[in-house]
Parts: sequence; structure tokens; C-alpha cells
Amino acid sequence: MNKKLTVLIPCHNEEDGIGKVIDNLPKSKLKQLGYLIEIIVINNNSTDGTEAIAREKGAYVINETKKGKGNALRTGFSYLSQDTDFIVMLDGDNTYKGSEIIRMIEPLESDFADVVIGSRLGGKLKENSLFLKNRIANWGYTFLVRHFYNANTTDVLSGYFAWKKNVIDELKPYLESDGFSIEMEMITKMVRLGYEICSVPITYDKREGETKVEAIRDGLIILNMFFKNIFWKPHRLQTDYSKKSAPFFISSDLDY
Ligand SMILES: Nc1nc2c(ncn2[C@@H]2O[C@H](COP(=O)(O)OP(=O)(O)OP(=O)(O)O)[C@@H](O)[C@H]2O)c(=O)[nH]1
Ligand SMILES: [Mg+2]
Repeated sequence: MNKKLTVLIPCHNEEDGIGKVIDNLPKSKLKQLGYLIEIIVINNNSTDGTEAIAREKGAYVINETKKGKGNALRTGFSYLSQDTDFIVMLDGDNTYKGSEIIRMIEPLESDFADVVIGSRLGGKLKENSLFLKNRIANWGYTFLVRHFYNANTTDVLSGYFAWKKNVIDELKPYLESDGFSIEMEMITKMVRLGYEICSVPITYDKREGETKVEAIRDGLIILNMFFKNIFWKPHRLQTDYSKKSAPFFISSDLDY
């Protein structure tokens, strides 16, 4: 029986990377393994060729005008089709390798975990991919999250995630981040919701194009999110998920 995999790629001016990211996804291999794949690029006010390249490569493009990676991702979550089984997020700058996606979803398939986070620190860092200051910040945040949330992750600032669909259904209504604190918000809230998280080693490459991060500002916003959620508890929300369904379906029969 076919399983469905949705790949979400938030992008703001990533014309140098987006084509490579989509090309890198092992579509034939996934198809052989019985997956239908849909690729959704959430394009945010790009002024370059991001949208055109993404469409040309066979992705469905959503244009989100509200700035920020968090806004883009939360919009992407609203467009998930009801029948998808697994969701993967990765960046459009070709730092994370779509070719490693099968490793990302295996722990979900085998029921080892509900959520998988690709670990750069526990994986392979290519030359000039993660600068010392980012590595130090990452160690610090990861230490804090492991100790104060008891979260089983070795890279809290990773941009490569995989989820079972039910996790997103429950998590999505609680998410509020506009920008780069979205990963910290998701990890801390998933822990509080009781989901099993695991890390798998991944490759991290030097980015294509310009960074969108403002190191100090975004670092402080992420730290604030860490503190904010320490005593966070889920209040049960009444959400009718059946209303949210994607107006499209991209099957693996398409020639990418
Ligand atoms: N849709 C959307 N995507 C964004 C926005 N800001 C950043 N992104 C995307 O989010 C992803 C992560 O942003 P990056 O600039 O790569 O941040 P990073 O990976 O933490 O750091 P570097 O790779 O070192 O720059 C990339 O695919 C960006 O294009 C935004 O405002 N809207
Ligand atoms: Mg990046």
C-alpha cells in the first residue's frame, strides 16, 4: 500500500539552492519504497527566481506574504492533505540533503519515534558549513533543552525535521512563532505534549546564497522561547482538522 510523504521547504530568496534541494530528493527510490511524494515550497516575498525554479522542478508553491520562517512553516502545515502519513521539513539553501530523507523517516516507519530531528552536530559537518559561533550557540541551546526539558535531541537548531502526521495535527494549533524560534517552539512543545523525539546523523553543507539570520537578534528570540515554554502545558483545543485540506495533490506519477 502506498504511503504519502509531504516535503515542506520554506524559502525566501533561495534561487541558488531550491533547484538542487528538489533535485536531491530521491524520488525514484521513494517511489520504489511505496511512497507518494508531494513537495510544497512556501515562498515568502522572494524577489528572485525561487518561485519559478520551484514550479519548474514540479513543486507546488504557496505564496505566504507574512515574513519569517515560522509563518511560512505554519502556513505549510495548514496545507497538508488529510491523507499524508509523514511530513518532512528542510531548508531551501541546499545545506540539508534531501538524499538523506529515507534515514529521516525510517524511525517513524519503524515506530521508534514520533519525530526525527536531523543532527548536524552528531553527523557530518562539511567545510565552512557551521561557523564556530553557531556551533557554540548550538551546543549551549542543545545542552539547555536536554537538561531542562529532558529532550532527546542532539541539535536543537536543526532545520531538518520529520514527523508523523498526527504530531502536526496536535502541535499546529499551539504554534505562534513568526521566525527562527519556530524550531525551539516545536521541540519544547512536542516534549511537553509527550512525543518521542530522536536524532539521526545528517550531513550539513555550506549554504548557497545569502543567510536570512540576524545572529544576535534571532539568538535572543530563540532563548526567550526556551524560557517561555519551561512551564508551558497544553490546554486541550477543539480543532476540526477535517476542514483543513490541501486543494491539490501531487502524486509520484508526475515526472519531476
Ligand atoms: N518562507 C520563508 N522562508 C524563510 C524566511 N526566512 C528564512 N526562510 C527560509 O528558512 C530557511 C532557513 O533560513 P536560513 O537563512 O538558511 O537560516 P539558517 O539555516 O539558520 O542559517 P544559514 O543557513 O547559516 O543562513 C531557508 O530555506 C530560508 O529561505 C522567510 O521570511 N520566509
Ligand atoms: Mg540555512
